[in-house]
Amino acid sequence: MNLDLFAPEDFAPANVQLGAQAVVLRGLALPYVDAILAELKAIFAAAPLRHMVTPGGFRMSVALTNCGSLGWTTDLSGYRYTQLDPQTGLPWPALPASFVRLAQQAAETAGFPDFLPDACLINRYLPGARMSLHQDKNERDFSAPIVSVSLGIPATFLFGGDQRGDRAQRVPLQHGDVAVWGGQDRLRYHGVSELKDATHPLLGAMRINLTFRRAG
Ligand code: MD6
Ligand code: FE
Repeated sequence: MNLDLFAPEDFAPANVQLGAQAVVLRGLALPYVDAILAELKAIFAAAPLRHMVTPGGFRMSVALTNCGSLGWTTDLSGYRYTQLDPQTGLPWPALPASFVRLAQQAAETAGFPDFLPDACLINRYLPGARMSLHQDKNERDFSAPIVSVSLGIPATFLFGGDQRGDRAQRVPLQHGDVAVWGGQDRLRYHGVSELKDATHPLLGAMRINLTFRRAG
């Protein structure tokens, strides 16, 4: 019997190298999903998901909140990191230990062994939501990578170049996938195509993205 017909690589999609220092790690977050969902329940109760407004006056289609000592926010006066949630006036919920372990495991696997995140941006995409091409550049120094965890329904990740107009690679991101970009790829433009309608067994018609950063 030729067991190669049933090789595990048929079921575990291959990692995707997006750049010299950028990679999608397929399914790396799957062992953490139960812990993450339990933590998210408490985080959303303390710091509710909300639609923020960009400095240009556009309401973001993605709803977001944060955990960690710093949280990313945007309003009419700009993008920035804050220690307090502007909606509650309280510190953002702490980064759960399981979140830190996942972020460090992903960073190390991608070649960034000393990642110590202090910020986790939590994004909720419903069908129709999208994230236009942008750079993550509000962090104090760019030596730490970005670690981005996908949960729920699939999305198409857009990974462009160092200029907004550079052609973007399109990569499907599934539940449990983790994208990491750093080093010479740290400032690559990236985004998410408009989310198609779908239903995930654990999350329903929703995609959750956790983006870990060293912000301060
Ligand atoms: C993603 N998200 O959802 C990638 N960046 O897979 C981002 O790149 C992102 O959702 C800055 C702010 C919010 C985001
Ligand atoms: Fe981003």
